[in-house]
Amino acid sequence: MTYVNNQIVLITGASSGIGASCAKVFAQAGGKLILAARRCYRLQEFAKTLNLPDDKIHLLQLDVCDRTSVESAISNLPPYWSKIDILINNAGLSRGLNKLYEGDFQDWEEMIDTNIKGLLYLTRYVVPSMVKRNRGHIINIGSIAGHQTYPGGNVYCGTKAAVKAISEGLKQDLLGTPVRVSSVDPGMVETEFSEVRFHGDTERAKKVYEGVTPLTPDDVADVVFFCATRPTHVNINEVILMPVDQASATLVNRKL
Ligand code: NDP
Ligand code: 8X3
Repeated sequence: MTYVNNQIVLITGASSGIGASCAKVFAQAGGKLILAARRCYRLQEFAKTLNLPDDKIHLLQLDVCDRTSVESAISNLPPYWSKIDILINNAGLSRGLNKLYEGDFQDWEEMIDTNIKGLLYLTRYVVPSMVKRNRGHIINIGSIAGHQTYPGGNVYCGTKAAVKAISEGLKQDLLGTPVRVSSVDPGMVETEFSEVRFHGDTERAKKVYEGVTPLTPDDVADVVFFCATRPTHVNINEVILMPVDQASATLVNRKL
């Protein structure tokens, strides 16, 4: 078992959903949390609920799409916070469910910039110090959408397929070091994800989960924590988890 007590855990997208649940589970285990997101007020509100002393929590207002900001945020971390042990690349979003040939360019840019480029920037700026210190773990939040494409999913599915390939590539490039790489790939999880996908249309977002018992963000955080706490010689490469009511990206049992 690897203990996360006093390990420094950087979680992107910690202001909501899966990222916030990961923060809770790592806080309970004594991790030192660096929580990053764009919405500072949400991070601060959430941080209060964790009730942690200052030496256990550090907040970063950060847009992962902005490479210069990511570089500066990581290189200007106070020395106490600079040795990141676990990087959870969770920040991500979907935008729209349009047919590809009718897709919105702005939606595409946002998904590609956040889910692929943002994840790459964090990885590029955090991992060298892990390699130097001979310790570390990168846990990427992928998706069932990276394994199976569904109608209207096109670009979002493409970004999550990229996350799958990037996780595999990073593991290969880290071979010979003790640094671990995992990809946690959920099916349907009820968070703000669908509200963001449908640009704030809450009624449409609610329908996604109608008649189904979806995963909770805590269910996903449990799996992330499991990956992080295996003995140091064990690498969990990839976990796909779905609600019992789901069998594939498109096959859902709705009790309506
Ligand atoms: P939420 O919308 O609840 O949370 C997304 C988080 O990402 C928020 O904290 C948001 O914070 C942050 N975020 C988005 N863009 C940026 C950015 N540019 N810079 C920094 N932070 C950003 O959704 P989930 O918790 O569901 O999503 C988390 C991850 O899980 C995503 O990668 C998603 O693709 C993946 N996923 C979700 C599934 C689901 O069904 N919900 C299933 C499979 C995977 P803020 O807006 O404050 O910046
Ligand atoms: C989120 C799950 O199926 O909505 O990645 O794409 S899905």
